[in-house]
Amino acid sequence: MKVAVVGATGLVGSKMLQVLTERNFPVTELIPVASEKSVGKEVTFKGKAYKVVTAETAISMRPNVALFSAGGSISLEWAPKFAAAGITVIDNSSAWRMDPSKKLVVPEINGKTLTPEDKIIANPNCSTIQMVLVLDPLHALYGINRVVVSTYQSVTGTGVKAVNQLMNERKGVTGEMAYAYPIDLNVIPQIDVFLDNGYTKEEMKMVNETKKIMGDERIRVTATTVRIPVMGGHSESVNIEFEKDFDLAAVRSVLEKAPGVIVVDDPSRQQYPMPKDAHERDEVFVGRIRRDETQPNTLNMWIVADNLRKGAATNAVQIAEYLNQKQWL
Ligand code: 11C
Repeated sequence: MKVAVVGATGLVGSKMLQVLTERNFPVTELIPVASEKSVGKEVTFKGKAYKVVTAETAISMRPNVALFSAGGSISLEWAPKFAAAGITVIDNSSAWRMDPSKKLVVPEINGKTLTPEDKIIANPNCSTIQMVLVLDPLHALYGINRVVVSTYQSVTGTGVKAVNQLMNERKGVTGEMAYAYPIDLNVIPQIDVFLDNGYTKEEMKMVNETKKIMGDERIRVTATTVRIPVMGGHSESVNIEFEKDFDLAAVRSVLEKAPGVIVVDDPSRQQYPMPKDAHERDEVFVGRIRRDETQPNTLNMWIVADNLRKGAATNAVQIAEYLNQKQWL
């Protein structure tokens, strides 16, 4: 299988190469694609060096599938060109997520909606993926009315420039800034740009993408997304109001059986999910599961995942695995 990775030199692109290797995706030829300034550089994959090419060259090399993680404008311009050449695109940018003609897929939830005709498939935002993986099995049982979520997001979600900013600040070195403010010893209550309604784009992604992935427009989500000086993954405090009442033991048991979810929840031993433990893991971790005692049918929990893996690269590769298993690539 010929696999193109568009944005192969970025944080998510490199993670895609790592995940393709680890999960033994049957890659016979890698086509790393990056911007003009990286063309000709080499990317090592499974011990073999591959030259970085332009998107145009990649199309002429006829890959079976292209994993895109090079930003929205590249996806808007190039995904349709790949698709027109018969190449299936799995796109990690926000460009196509809310397009009604495109599927927004978390395989464990709505992978089955995919068909061979889907040539541009959208990979959701990282903070949305880890939340819906936990919400979906509970929605099926108790019906979600409303979700209030606050996030604590890793600098890796911004990219390598932000990782460098944090590390430089920690070393006391002046360097390029990814954020408008220092991030070390700080918390920035802004992820992505502000919209007219006072929310950020990241917050509205969580609102809109959740409804689309879970296939239920009635689920109300309100979000506050926050950047913190952490590397290993994103954390989320989530308050969920259900239509029906629930039993806490049943909630735990449902989540223990949910695909891709691991419950880490033992207050007596101070056991709860943390980004340092989620780092380099494909699963989503949930803990601090407890009843909200201020109103009926309401639950509090804490969800953590490696945003570069299940939040991005792993989810994209899982979509490719599903398509490959169906022999649609
Ligand atoms: C962050 N969630 O942590 C963002 C990064 O729509 O795929 C991913 C943005 C996206 O900054």
